[in-house]
This record gives sequence, structure tokens and C-alpha cells, in this order.
Amino acid sequence: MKSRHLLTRRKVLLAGLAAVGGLLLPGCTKKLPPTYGNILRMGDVLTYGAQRVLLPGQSLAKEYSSRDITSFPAVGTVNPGDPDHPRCSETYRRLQERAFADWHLSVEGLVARPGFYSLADLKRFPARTQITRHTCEEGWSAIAEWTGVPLGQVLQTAGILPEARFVSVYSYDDLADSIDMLDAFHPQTLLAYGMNGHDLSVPHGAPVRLRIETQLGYKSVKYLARIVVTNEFDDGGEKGNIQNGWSWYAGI
Ligand SMILES: Nc1nc2c(c(=O)[nH]1)N[C@H]1C(S)=C(S)[C@@H](COP(=O)(O)O)O[C@H]1N2
Ligand SMILES: [Mo]
Repeated sequence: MKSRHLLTRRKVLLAGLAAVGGLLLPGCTKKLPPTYGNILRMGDVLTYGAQRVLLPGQSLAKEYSSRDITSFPAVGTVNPGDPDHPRCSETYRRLQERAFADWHLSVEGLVARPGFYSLADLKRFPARTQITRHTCEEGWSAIAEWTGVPLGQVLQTAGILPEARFVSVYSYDDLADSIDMLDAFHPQTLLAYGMNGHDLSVPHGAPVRLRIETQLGYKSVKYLARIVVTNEFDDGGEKGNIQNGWSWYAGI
């Protein structure tokens, strides 16, 4: 049983490598990341192509047990409402003062029903809780329990249109990022409002952050303000990863 499994995996691997090799052939363009064509982004082509071929469907990131939960540093922005923060947000500071009672997430773009979702609205969806390892590009990792609503459920409720290809997200500390539909509808991709059984704290991205368990830590954008469904790739300009030297696709 075990060896059969291994053999199957090996076959899949070989098929996968062959397909990656064939990435540049016409007809395979959907395996290319939207950053294709920029020589500095060749890493995206390989990791995106390999993962999209080797991990067909939606294989899950490993989930842990509560015994495995570790301490978890907060990095990058730890409070966008702090006046000393270089990208301080007055709006965020006011939302924080009222314990995020006035916070809402805007869902717009290629959806049939654009609109705003309050924290209470998001908590009315069936919740998912998962204990996963966060891996930061800077070389540390940590395990926590996350609770939230799968992003795919919110997108489905908003009525995603057939031509949609990407989901862009915008944060209160003025970051912009995007993911493709496979990651947006991945069952472990959450709009997370809980961490280790508590409301998400400000240092970890209150009131709602993304959890993208299929990619490196920086894709799990904190302090969400807005989600835009698009069919055109937006690199986020100065607010995006690419101009700041990071890959758009950071699969793990
Ligand atoms: N809005 C926002 N999201 C962000 C960041 C940030 O600075 N601002 N940092 C990213 C990075 S590099 C990592 S490793 C994780 C850190 O999450 P944590 O602070 O909960 O550990 O958030 C990611 N999401
Ligand atoms: Mo990170």
C-alpha cells in the first residue's frame, strides 16, 4: 500500500516536472503567473507553475494539534493607528477606539452584489478553525490556531462573476496584494478574526486578516479594509510586493 502510494507520487512528480518543462509551450499559458515576462520574476514562474501542476486541486496545508501551538511574534506593522507609524491611518485609529464596532470590509469589483461586511456579518458565516504553521520569509515560523470564514464563502455570497481571475486585498497600513482564484477558494484561506481562541489582537491584524496557508507569511495580509475581485492583474504599485522586492507568488 505504502509503496504503491510512493510510486503514484513519483509518477505525479515526473508528470509535474515534464509539465513545468512545457510551461513555455503555447496552450499552457494558464500555468503562468501573471508576473510572467519579467526576468526578475522567474522564480514566480517556477514556483507557481510547479505548484499548480504538482498540487492539482486543493491539497491542504498540514494542520496541528493545540499542543503544538507556539509563541507568535508580531512583525511588520503592529498598529496602523500609531501616529508614529510611517503609514499611520487616522481611520484605523478611530475604528480601534470603538473596538471595531464600525469596521466593515468592502467587497467590490467583479461580483454581482458588492457590499460591506461588518465583523458580525462575517461571524454569521459558518466558521472554520485550523491550527497551522506560519512561515515568514525572514526565516522564523510559528504555530497558532486561526478562526474565521473561508474567503471563498464570502466571495460566493457576493456572487463572483465568471470572468474573475484575481482577488486583490488592501489594508489599513496601506499595503496591496493579490492572489489567484485557486488560493482565494482554497478551503484554508480565511478571513480570520480569531487567534488561539481570542479575538484577533491589534498586533496580529485586528479585526480581520487573511490567512493563506499555501504561501509565505507576508501574503497573510493584516488589517483588511477592502477586497476587489478583478480579471486583470494589479501589482499593487508602490503598495505591492513586487516593487518592494518580494515575489507575488510565494508558495510553500
Ligand atoms: N497589513 C500588513 N500585513 C502583514 C504585514 C504587515 O506589515 N502589514 N506583515 C506580513 C509579514 S512579513 C508577516 S510574517 C505576517 C506577520 O504576522 P504577525 O504579525 O501576526 O506575526 O504578517 C504579514 N502581513
Ligand atoms: Mo514575514
